[in-house]
Amino acid sequence: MPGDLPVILHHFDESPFSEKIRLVFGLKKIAWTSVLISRIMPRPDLMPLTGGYRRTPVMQIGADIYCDTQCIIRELERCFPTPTLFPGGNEGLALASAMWTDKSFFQNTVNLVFGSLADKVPQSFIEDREKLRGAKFDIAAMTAAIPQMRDQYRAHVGWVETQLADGRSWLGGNEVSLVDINAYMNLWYVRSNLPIADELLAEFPRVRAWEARVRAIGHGARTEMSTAEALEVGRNSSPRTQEAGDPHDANGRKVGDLVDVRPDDYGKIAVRGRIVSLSAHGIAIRRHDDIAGDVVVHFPRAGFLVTPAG
Ligand SMILES: N[C@@H](CCC(=O)N[C@@H](CS)C(=O)NCC(=O)O)C(=O)O
Repeated sequence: MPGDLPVILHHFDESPFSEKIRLVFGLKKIAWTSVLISRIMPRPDLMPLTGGYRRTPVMQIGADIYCDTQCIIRELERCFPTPTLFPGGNEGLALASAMWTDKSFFQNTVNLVFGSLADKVPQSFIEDREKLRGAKFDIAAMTAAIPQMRDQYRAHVGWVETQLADGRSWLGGNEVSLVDINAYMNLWYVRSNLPIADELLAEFPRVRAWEARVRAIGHGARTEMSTAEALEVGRNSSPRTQEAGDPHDANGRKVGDLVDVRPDDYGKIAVRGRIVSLSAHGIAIRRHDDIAGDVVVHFPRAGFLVTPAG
């Protein structure tokens, strides 16, 4: 535990990105606090903490709020360095692997899952995601694309099988790393939703054995807290992030600048605040919220837009 504060994860059980973080808890044997949030908006106890960022999961340590799994994972590695997520000196590649697993591989996985679930997807969920994306969540098109999605999924899973071909236990070698957790999310999501998971993996024996090894990592020690209690923790805490400028910032941004931060793909809701710290990989902004009080919200740089505000 970082000092006296609980590590809180705002998530829902069906969320594949949350599964990555739950596995990091398992790998590092972290005792954590689960706050179950609704799968769709509104999330009235969470938005005061994030300032409007609405993707899942979000990690909270007191009044420091971590958005996006890239950012959450970096903070967990900093606070709980042992065992490392980056054995054997592969930190850069392991972190960069998210741009494969979370983008093209995941897009493919999501289309396969929702296209196959078809009319089982609740209308309320479709409406919520259309609002988030600002575009049609076109289940019929996803269903029509299933043959292509199966081809693509096979290619992605095929790379995992190829990587395991020399008999290694984990994608990076003999020790588990972040690459395993990143890639596994896409298998977990299909297995959690589609009865054809076994059929899709039938030709990949090494992947099936690896999948079982990753699953066995587990989720660490989980206890539950309500959304209202988590908001109370935020309100009763002060942010602990130290100020840190970045002399190499490509745009000359400085601590104290007022900026908007938003994802660059969809759900482009801006969170506004003053820079507390920034680096090539992270930006933290301070904001005041009438309900949550003073909070510092952390984002990664890759996949996010930072623009001057005001
Ligand atoms: N890049 C984000 C992606 C997170 C993401 O897309 N999560 C899904 C749920 S698993 C989501 O937020 N869906 C919309 C929502 O829950 O509001 C991350 O790594 O955390």
